[in-house]
Amino acid sequence: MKPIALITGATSGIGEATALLLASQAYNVIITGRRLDRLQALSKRIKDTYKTEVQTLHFDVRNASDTKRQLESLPKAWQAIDVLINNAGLAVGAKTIDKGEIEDWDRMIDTNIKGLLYVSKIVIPWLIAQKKGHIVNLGSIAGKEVYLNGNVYCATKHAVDALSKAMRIDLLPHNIKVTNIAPGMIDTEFSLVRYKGDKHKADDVYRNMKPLLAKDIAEVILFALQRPSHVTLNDIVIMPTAQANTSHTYRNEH
Ligand code: NDP
Ligand code: 8X3
Repeated sequence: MKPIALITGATSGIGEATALLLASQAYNVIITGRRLDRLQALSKRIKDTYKTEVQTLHFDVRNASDTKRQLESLPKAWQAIDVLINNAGLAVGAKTIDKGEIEDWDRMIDTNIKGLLYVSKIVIPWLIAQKKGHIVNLGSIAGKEVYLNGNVYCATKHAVDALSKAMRIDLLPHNIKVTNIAPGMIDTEFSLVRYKGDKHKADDVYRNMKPLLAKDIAEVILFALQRPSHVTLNDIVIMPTAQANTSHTYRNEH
């Protein structure tokens, strides 16, 4: 029986890279996201490339009832999830707190905090029933530090950091591991989403420096999943070599 991993936000970036890597390592994967065409293309790619099974679930994590309905529609055998990767998330906008837009704040809070909770609320009882499991939460260096114009995004990732710690305490009697991943800059669609499709601004984030790639994070997640049952990596901060923290990045511009 192959282990089952549920990965939210698998239509691009870290989620997609993790689904592919886990499928290559003989996991059956449940992939989720809002962009159905991408889910279907990834499902086909995984099935064609690896001898593993895939379930696709199409929902917006901000919608609690739809999230519940979609997850509970999984066949019973697929509810025996071994690994939950709470990855779906985003930053929207980059303005000082006085100029921030309520719509952007709502999108970040509803996706990064409430969406993570809605998914976890359904899956955690399944892990508890099995007396084992591993939850991987995608936090961020923005959950450890706060930077100019980062305000609400940083607050949501601080919340993820707190929820990882809280889950670790609450789920301790149930033999459930909780790993918080806190990366710095990764070249995914993240910046394009943050800057609302402005490719020039998005590309400028990674100007003259080498950011992390989605596969770098997928490899770290796999490493955490492969530790023996008595070992848990609680918290992993992973940065590009050219980035010391959120305010010090070396750009080779001379
Ligand atoms: P991408 O934009 O490439 O991927 C984000 C994923 O989240 C997509 O698959 C998207 O799918 C999904 N998603 C977003 N909103 C929703 C929603 N409401 N419902 C369901 N799925 C949703 O970015 P990354 O891969 O970089 O981001 C993944 C995680 O990593 C995020 O939590 C991000 O905060 C975190 N992170 C990213 C860093 C970076 O520099 N890139 C650094 C540190 C952390 P779809 O649009 O199809 O719904
Ligand atoms: C994304 C990394 O530094 O843009 O979480 O906040 S950062």
